[in-house]
Amino acid sequence: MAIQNTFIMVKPDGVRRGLVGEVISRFERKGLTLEKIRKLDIDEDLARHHYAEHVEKPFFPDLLEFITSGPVVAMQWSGESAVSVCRDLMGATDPKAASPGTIRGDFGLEVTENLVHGSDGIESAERELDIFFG
Ligand code: DAT
Ligand code: MG
Repeated sequence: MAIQNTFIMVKPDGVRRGLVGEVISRFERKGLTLEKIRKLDIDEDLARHHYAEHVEKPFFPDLLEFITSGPVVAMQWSGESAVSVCRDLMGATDPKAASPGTIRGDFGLEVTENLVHGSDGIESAERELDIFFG
């Protein structure tokens, strides 16, 4: 497996709760490399673009309200198998089901407010990195 780049984002709940450093620290301690970072507000157009696969889902209105509710911290991380390694460090989508020791498992309880986003594959990583850093 080769070096990969992936897109990671601390969502508004993570920023509000002062967990940006905690998230960065976990990826750094794993051995991944922080390549790019920016803080920004996501507006409705950007949310619909980034979450295009979810726009028709019943939970999208809640997701839209949440992801536009405050600043996020967007990042590019690199490393061996970075896409799946980051997903494993994040834990399951629903924090109630996420294993202790993962970011979502240690810090979350609500599926909407699940602290972090991470690309789910190499193609989505390329797409998302282009949206936020292209
Ligand atoms: P992930 O963020 O683990 O890749 P996803 O891409 O399926 O999960 O969904 C994107 C976000 O949408 C997820 O982080 C939280 C929200 N979400 C997903 N499924 C949901 C559901 N059943 N109810 C409410 N929110 C949901
Ligand atoms: Mg996803």
